[in-house]
Amino acid sequence: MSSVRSRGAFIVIEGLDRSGKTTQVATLQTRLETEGIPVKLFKFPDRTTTIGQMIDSYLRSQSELDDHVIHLLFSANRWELAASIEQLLAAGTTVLCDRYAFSGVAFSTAKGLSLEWCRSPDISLPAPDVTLFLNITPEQARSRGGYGEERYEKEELQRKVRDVFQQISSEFTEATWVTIDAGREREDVAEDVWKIVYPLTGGLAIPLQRLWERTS
Ligand code: Z5A
Ligand code: MG
Repeated sequence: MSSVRSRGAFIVIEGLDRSGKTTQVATLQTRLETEGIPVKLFKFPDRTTTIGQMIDSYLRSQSELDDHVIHLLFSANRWELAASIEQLLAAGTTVLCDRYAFSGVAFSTAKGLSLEWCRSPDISLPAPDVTLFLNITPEQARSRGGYGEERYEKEELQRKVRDVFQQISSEFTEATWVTIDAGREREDVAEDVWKIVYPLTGGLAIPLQRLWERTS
């Protein structure tokens, strides 16, 4: 009988534009480090790789790409870092991820591609142990300085993105997809995040799951 070695937890932060994902993962990373818990933060898109630079150029409207092509590049950007994520988890490190495959599906589906097609290239990526979805209203997003200059930062697209995220979340259990009201003070949001993440940092004895394998 094979036994599963304890591993690190894989925590994904997703959410609407300006919901405070980057703010919250940074706070969480600092707090984990302060507690002496080994942690590594990833951010997607990772704009530092060759693929990431192509994505960056597209998002800044400095290049044009077919919708399918940019979708596959976002997915490839995750696959090129998937082995590192797995190695860190196996070594007992808690891995935090600022956006992941759910953003990939939400944005490309909102642009008009089919949800099933959008999901395909991300099937079998490491699956998060929990996804924290930071939820804010478009009005709250506007009060945070509104949307920026990048290609997807338009209110109508963001409304569609919100609907697709809703659809994606319905396939997960309450334990693996947690929606957090991110329209509150930073400290209150951070406290909710901490209460969910901290109990997962003592080492997990369950095997790492694969994304969407059961639906493939
Ligand atoms: N995209 C995709 O299409 N496919 C994919 O596979 C992936 C991504 C992975 C770039 O992403 C685009 O890529 C994105 C989705 C698409 N397009 N859009 N839109 P990005 O992650 O690089 O985007 P970003 O520039 O980091 O923006 P963001 O993620 O939407 O912002 P955020 O991280 O959620 O928020 P923040 O930067 O932490 O905070 C925003 C502002 O609000 C800032 O001034 C904070 O100080 C303030 N803030 C934060 N929290 C609070 C609270 N609680 N109260 C008040 N103010 C707050
Ligand atoms: Mg961000």
